[in-house]
Amino acid sequence: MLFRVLNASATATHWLALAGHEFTVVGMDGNDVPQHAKVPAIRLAPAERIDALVEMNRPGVWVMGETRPEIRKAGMGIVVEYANQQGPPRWIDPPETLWDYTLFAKQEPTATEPDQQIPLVFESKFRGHGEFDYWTINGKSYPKTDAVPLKEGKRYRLAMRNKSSDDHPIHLHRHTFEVTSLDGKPMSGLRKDVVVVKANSNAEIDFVASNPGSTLFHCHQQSHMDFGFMMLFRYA
Ligand SMILES: [Cu+2]
Repeated sequence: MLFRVLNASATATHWLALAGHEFTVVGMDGNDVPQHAKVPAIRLAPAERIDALVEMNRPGVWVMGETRPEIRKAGMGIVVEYANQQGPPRWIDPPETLWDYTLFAKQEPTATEPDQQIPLVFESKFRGHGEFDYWTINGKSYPKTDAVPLKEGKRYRLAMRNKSSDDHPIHLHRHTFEVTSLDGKPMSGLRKDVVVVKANSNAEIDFVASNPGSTLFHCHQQSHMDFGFMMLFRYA
């Protein structure tokens, strides 16, 4: 059975499992992944999508839902019932799962070098007690950020450094990128449009400027975006 899952929350990352079963991840953000890795649970940050196959090999009545009990009990779950099976839906905790994008990518550097590298540093600025932090990209908050010029047909590498203690689901509008390294570890073939850049970590993504027009780049965590975590790319 193929499950296509979208995290439509503006703020929360979710972990999902189907009790008694495993997921084989075959797609992310609408693109095939190069390695169809098997995982006991999937993690989805705001706006991420996953296509996962499940071999239905354990007849019963099961819960598919959030792995954290407080969230599952608050309603985030559905019942998956095999034909001719009865009884209350069962939940089984999946084994502890670490989410690692490299499982789904090729463990080798990308074949194509970028034409230009664009360094982007993410930081938060403390404003005072009881206030929200401001978020900055290269020291500036939207709308005071500088628009980065792009030339159609060129390949760009965004070299992102997250100097904050929050994870950020980074989203680039109107383009698909390739994740080319995480914390210095090269990888290739994983094509996405949202990627989580973990707290105090580095990530690199490559994209070809193939869709002229103003292009928004932002953190998909709404409260970060609302407080400055956003910038524009502009085609020259
Ligand atoms: Cu963020």
